[in-house]
Amino acid sequence: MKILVLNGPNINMLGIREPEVYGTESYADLLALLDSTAQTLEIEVIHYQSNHEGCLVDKIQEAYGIFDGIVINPAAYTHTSIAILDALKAVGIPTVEVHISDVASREAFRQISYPGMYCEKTIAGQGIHGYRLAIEYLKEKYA
Ligand code: CA2
Repeated sequence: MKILVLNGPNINMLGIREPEVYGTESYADLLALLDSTAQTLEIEVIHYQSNHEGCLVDKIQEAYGIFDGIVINPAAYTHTSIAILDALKAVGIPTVEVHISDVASREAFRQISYPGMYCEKTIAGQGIHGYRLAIEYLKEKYA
């Protein structure tokens, strides 16, 4: 099984500021968690981070016919990107949305998720552990 983990803008800056919102773990810690999850579950996990909406759309399109599942944290594009929503719909790959923080308890502008309208599940407020939960869910349902 092959899972693509996509991260949007500024996720590579994790751990640098706002630890009360995003925790103290760094992007390197997240990548280590993805590696250990892949090993434990005996699946392939490929990761990609971009600050650019079109690059994320390109990666989703390229996943067509190659990946069995997508885990996506679109970061700020969560609340704006119909392009990411449309790309997910276009490829039709089972997708889980992850947010490190508990977006439901934050600002009004964070209460809408366009990509989430396609995703079959959203995991939020569990820190970077949410990525592991999302991968486990996809493996259990689709492997
Ligand atoms: O909680 C999440 O995972 C978010 O997707 C993170 C985004 C935010 O725009 C979403 O509303 C919720 C922000 C990503 C990273 O932001 C940083 C801010 C300060 C220091 C490091 C990263």
